[in-house]
Amino acid sequence: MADTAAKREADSVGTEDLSQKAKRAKADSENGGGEKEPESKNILSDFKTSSILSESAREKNIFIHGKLADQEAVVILEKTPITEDSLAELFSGSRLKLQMRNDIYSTYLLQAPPQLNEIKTTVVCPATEKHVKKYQRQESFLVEEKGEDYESITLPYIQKQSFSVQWVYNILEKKAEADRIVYEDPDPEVGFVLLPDFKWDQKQVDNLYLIAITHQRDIRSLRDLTSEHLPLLQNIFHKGKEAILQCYKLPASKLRVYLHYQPSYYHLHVHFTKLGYEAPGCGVERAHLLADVIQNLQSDPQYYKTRTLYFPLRADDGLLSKFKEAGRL
Ligand code: M7G
Repeated sequence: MADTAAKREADSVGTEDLSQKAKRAKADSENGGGEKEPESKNILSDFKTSSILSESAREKNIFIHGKLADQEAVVILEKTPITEDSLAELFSGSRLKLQMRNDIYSTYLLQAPPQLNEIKTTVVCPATEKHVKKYQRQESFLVEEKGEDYESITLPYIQKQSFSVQWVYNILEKKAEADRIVYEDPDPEVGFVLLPDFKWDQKQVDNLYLIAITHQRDIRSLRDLTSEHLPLLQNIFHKGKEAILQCYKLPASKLRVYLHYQPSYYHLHVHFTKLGYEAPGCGVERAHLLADVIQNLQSDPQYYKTRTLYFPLRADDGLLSKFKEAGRL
């Protein structure tokens, strides 16, 4: 029953509502106004495809490697879900092409008006080789990382090889995505910025995905956390859930709040996704519930310094080679 009530509540938050509420919450967090970006020119008109990194008919997405004005680029195209509030316009404003009719059965291709037929598009340019690998479908291997392995294998590797976190600093300094901020606690020790993950199109709460990025810049990942960070983690947990309830009417009982280990970006951030939405990377081999992280640090201040942690690495990940070289795989 509670589940149905929460779903009804969540479903009642339509597209317009979502962005309005996010804007209001943003104003509440005193971040000043921000204009919506104007329509962009089509930078993809000259995109030259080199290869398809992966594609999924089920998820209706495709990851493409190519060149954009002579620079390496990755483009991700993804069909967006159909929302209830678009149905009336979809039924009344589309053209129907009959494919087949048989007894009581018929199938059609529905040609929707352009505004209801958008494809979420993500562009990474210039893309590094590491980006290309990240989006390539590949076999994975589970790695067992002891506390000492982190110090001797993982840490030296990520110090040299990890993705730039410039995009994170741009968010914290309001140089990018300032108009998308849902909530901010500006405190330098326990503060954070909460905003939509770029994987979320923000059209419906069904696949809600936000990230909380800490103002503290020297915490790389779960492995750096000790009981010293409990006030920070509790603050993110508490205020993040509260902001999501206010903005999207989604109660804490409908949220999956977790950290990735290994993350792709080594600046501490927490994922907030809707329970039931199978977000990429929410499996047990990579996601650590924030509630568990807090409890583990409460019972052992050095828990994440000493524990063996398990995580999957892709076949061509340089870190996997380091574990192999060290005889740990
Ligand atoms: P992660 O656990 O470090 O890596 O999470 P993952 O990408 O392998 O999951 C970083 C999160 O930040 C992911 O959920 C990304 O989708 C998201 N993200 C990455 N970038 C580059 C951006 C960005 O520029 N803006 C926003 N809003 N989110 C991003």
